[in-house]
Amino acid sequence: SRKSKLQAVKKLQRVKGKHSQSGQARAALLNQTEQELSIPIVPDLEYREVHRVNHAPDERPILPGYRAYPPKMGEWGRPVHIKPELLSAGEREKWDMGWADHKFNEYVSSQISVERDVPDYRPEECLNKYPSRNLPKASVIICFYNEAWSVLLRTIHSVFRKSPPELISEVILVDDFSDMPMMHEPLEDYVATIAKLRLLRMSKRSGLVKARLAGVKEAVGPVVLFLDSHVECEEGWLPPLLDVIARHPDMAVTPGIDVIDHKTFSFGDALGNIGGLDFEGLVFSWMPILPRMIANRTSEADVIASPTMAGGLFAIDKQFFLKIGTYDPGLLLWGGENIELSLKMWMCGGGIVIHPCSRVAHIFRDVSPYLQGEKAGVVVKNSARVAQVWLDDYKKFYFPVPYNESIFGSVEQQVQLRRRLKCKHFGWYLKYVYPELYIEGSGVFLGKIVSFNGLCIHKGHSKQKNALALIDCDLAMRWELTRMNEIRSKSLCFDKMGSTLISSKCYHQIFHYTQRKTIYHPLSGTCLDVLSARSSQSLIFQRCTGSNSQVWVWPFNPHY
Ligand code: UD2
Ligand code: MN
Repeated sequence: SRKSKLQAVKKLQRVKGKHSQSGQARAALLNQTEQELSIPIVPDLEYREVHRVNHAPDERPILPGYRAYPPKMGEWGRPVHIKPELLSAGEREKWDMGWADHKFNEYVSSQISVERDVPDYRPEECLNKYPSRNLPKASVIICFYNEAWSVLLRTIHSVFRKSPPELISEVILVDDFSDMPMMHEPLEDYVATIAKLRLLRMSKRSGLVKARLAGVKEAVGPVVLFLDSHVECEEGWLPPLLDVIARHPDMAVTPGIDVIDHKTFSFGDALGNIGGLDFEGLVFSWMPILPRMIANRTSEADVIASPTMAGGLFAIDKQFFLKIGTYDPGLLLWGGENIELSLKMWMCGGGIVIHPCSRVAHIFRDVSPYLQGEKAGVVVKNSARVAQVWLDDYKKFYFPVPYNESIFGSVEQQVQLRRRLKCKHFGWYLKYVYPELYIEGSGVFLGKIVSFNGLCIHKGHSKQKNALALIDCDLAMRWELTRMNEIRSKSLCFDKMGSTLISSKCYHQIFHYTQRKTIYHPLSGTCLDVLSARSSQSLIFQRCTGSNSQVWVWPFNPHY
């Protein structure tokens, strides 16, 4: 009958949601209900395979004979496309408000189930590798300020649905003094319905550092695990994180952070990036995984050391976090704390790893809703505090002009903490953790590179794209030899194409500036030379001869 069919559909949907069941048990349950519905059986394995891959929305393969349910919006991380111009005036208003309040598409989010299923991007090697036996429990701490209702609920539901219950001590929400009505009674009523969910309120707007620390103070679990308030935890995300902490309590471990598109709420794979640094602003940046970082790996399931972390999503042993003095409480509102903790972790006896078997997706947006207007300057001040405490001799490359400490307050407490913990020098961090970090102005040689005929190397305007050329030195650019032996000017690096000297994006192209003042390309064993034709000269690599045209004058950097 129609009624029993409906019940069966409901049952099937429930079953699909139960990811904690073993594959076999799930398959059995699926079989049963699929039979009741007289729909061809989808074996568990195939079912998983279909959804493992992130297909474009309309290319998603449909199993032969598989009758799909009317697709739910955004299910399996599919994009939701809504044309705002087709909405009624009332709906259109909601659409606009959502964007204004959150800088992501709240309207679309509210069309998507708070318990949607999402793709599984984990490498094959991760599956069934992390039983929850003997793992420490986590207190999950989620700070928020005026988070969108559907987004916050989806975050919380994903934590509970995708985690083995025995590994969650509690989930602590910390409200950083939100003023949107939904964050008050409705949220309290909701929190009251879930046993392990707690809600703390800051008594005034405190910023995410103080809010997180308020959560830590209340946490009962041996591991604290921070999440942003707009994430979706994926299948199996928790045990790998706790596994690292159980073995290495001095490590902070982050999941791979997949991407939730802020316009369509579609899912995207984290693409194998790790945490880097943009030294100019001392802010976090993503960087590709370099060969040296995975040289010792034996499996796709092995963790990858990361020089920094994005900051929002990580687990850490609570005792260790307290031991290293948590965060600098002088970091206000937003920003800086991720770099502070990254440097502190590495320099004070710990480290940071990314676990490819743990995936949490996060809504990345173009602008911050928290840093509008007069608040925009706060990140600069926070970063200056971090620079002042942690950069040692490299401070001079960060602060371009003489600066006044009063703009960011006293950092004396932090300096003392660093001394007490006997943390290593920033030079150590550069040498052993992050040799690739580009610090503009810190190169061994720095300035214009002058040829034997008195001209200097500069970006060419010749027909050959990217080729470097010789021009009048007054107009030429400055280059520096970095610690990595790149010849670099901001984001441009010397590179060799065929035998021609070109400039391109930096990816650790190695050159040596030799005792004999030649510019040597070790990979090809050739030297930079000037090839003179009738009216022009070009820069090419040739056999090293020591001839005049292979000699380059390049000043030593007095600040090195
Ligand atoms: C990244 C981090 C974020 C934080 C930030 C630097 C990830 C995915 N996100 O930027 O966690 O480390 O860099 O500070 O790694 N919030 C408050 N009070 C405030 C401002 C923000 O509670 O005054 C909350 C906010 O609701 C959110 C979290 O803090 O849950 C992080 O803010 P964000 O999402 O704007 O930061 P994000 O992801 O751009
Ligand atoms: Mn965020």
